[in-house]
Amino acid sequence: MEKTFFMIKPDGVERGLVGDVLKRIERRGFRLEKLEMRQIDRASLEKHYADLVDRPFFLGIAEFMMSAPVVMGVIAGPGVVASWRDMLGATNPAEAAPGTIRGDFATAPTGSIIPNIAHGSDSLESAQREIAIWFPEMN
Ligand code: IDP
Ligand code: MG
Repeated sequence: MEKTFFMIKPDGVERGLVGDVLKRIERRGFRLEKLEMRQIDRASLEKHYADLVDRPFFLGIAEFMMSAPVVMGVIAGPGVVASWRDMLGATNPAEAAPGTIRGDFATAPTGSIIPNIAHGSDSLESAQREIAIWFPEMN
């Protein structure tokens, strides 16, 4: 069964949106295979966002992602990688469609792209790579 990696980022946890996000996962029929609250470490985050580490805004991302605990997990289901990305909506909350997690819950008017509630792997390959970083025991 296809699997993907997700995180409820510090803003989602701090704002009490864990239940809302998990509800959407379950309502969609995906199976939770892992679920854990964790304070993330810099080394793992740099592996996770390997393609962004050299960007000027990475410092801001790192500061935000380590500012409070996240809730992370693995979900499974047919087409879950693309489907979870659809459920998240666009990266920039200001552009995320109503009905999506980011479109419904991210605070678009702040203008910041960094706090956007949740993460999802962008391809099957990324999903496998990210699951191996955060849940190495699953391989
Ligand atoms: P994604 O989360 O929709 O896959 P990515 O491009 O992989 O988007 O970026 C990872 C995270 O980095 C985003 O969710 C967002 O928090 C942050 N981010 C992406 N692009 C920018 C930017 O241009 N400025 C500031 N932060 C950004
Ligand atoms: Mg991404």
